[in-house]
Amino acid sequence: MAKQDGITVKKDENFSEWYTQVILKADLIDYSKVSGCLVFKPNSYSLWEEAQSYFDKKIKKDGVKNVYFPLLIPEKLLTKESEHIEGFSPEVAWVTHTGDTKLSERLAIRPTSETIMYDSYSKWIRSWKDLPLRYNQWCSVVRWEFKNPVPFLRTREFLWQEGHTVFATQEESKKESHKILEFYTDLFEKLYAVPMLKGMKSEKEKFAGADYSLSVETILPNGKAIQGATSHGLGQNFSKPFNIKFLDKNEKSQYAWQNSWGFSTRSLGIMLAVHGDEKGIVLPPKIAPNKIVIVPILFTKTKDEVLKVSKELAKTLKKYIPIHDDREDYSAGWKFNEWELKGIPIRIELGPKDIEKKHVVLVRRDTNEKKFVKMSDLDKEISSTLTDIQNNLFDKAKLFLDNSIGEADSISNLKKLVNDKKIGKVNWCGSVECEGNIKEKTGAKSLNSEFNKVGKGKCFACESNSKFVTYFGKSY
Ligand code: 87F
Repeated sequence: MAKQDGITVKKDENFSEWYTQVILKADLIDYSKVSGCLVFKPNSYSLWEEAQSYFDKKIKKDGVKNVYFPLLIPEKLLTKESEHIEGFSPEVAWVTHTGDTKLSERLAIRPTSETIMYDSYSKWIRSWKDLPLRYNQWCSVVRWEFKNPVPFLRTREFLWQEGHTVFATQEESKKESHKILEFYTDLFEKLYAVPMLKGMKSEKEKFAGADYSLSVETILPNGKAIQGATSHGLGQNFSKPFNIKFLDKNEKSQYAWQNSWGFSTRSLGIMLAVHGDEKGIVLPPKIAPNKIVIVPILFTKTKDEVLKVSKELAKTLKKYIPIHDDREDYSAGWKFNEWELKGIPIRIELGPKDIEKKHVVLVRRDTNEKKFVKMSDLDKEISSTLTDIQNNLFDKAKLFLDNSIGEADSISNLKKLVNDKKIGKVNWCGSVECEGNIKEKTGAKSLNSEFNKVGKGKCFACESNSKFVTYFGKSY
């Protein structure tokens, strides 16, 4: 890298160009020869590893076990529960040949694993004693999207976790689906510092194979709403065709109740889009693999002494997994730009004068605020600043989300809101037909409906009575 390129467009003027530049310049991904398939470079794969580890701990503590199922799904299996696959079939990629020989049955590259997992579950589940069965897998899936690909947010192959659980009763299944939604809310709000709207998907927008779908949704800086994760109550919609039955305590044969739930590398895109600024990405401290970077200020005469002290400092602060940038062929200013571009939460500058005064310069990535901190206070100061940054990023994003929601009492009001890059909150009847009409007139889809809220009076868009308090927005 001879010359370092900063971001050349403003986030609020040209969001999509800003997003692409930020992601490439922070060295997160590279494109590959297949459109929509990305290379995760260390700077982004490490973020995925952090998210994985956070969520994996959470579900394991709750009793979920990890498994790994095959990548390839025989056609007959994939189309067994035909209702759920119908709308998706154009996106399924197939293996049809080995060498020049055509396979007798083509094999789907998994777009999701319900079918292949439930085929096994039907063999493994016999009695109420085998339940609940709660498995999760970390893997990648392929869905051949036709819209233009966007790094992390819309890719043809993506990494995710898919949880597939089985219960003896509807109540247990319902309880789990809501608990998992809380886990997702926690993941987004506590790790990614991204606030979420929790709720239930509409009849039109739910997963076709589910009785109901729950989701967390948020808004991107361009005003587009985006789903962060989903948790489905599958009812007995798969247990019937896949014959997942168990003998209950009274020796009666019953179909099981199932859930599935997932979040993907799209979540990284949401986090990067929400927090980034004109200087590059901004990593919430909790997910940043390196919480701090130490930049020694090097002059010929004092170089050895400064490097000695900064190296020592890196050692004492090793719990923050510091980057010690002791490269001599780059200027301090160049390094500052690089670590700002890459979103490191805190920069510590240390020069000969600082050493004399027994302090360092501490710079926050989120506010750019600079202060002198006595060496003896440094550990405490870093720790509290990291907490402050995490909270500040969340608060800023929350303010943006709150300010992006408006109430609408007619289709034309909703249209005004979404054209103004906002989400509309409405009293709504929930019908598929009404939603189709709203989509046609405003371009907005329902995101989700708030739990424990009942719509007041008439539907904002038709003559029916309203049942839900629902968020509508133009979405990704
Ligand atoms: C694309 C092609 C084929 C989504 C697809 O949400 C099938 C599908 O079933 C498909 N796109 N879906 C729905 C996925 C449902 C569910 N699976 C487990 C999740 C979370 C994790």
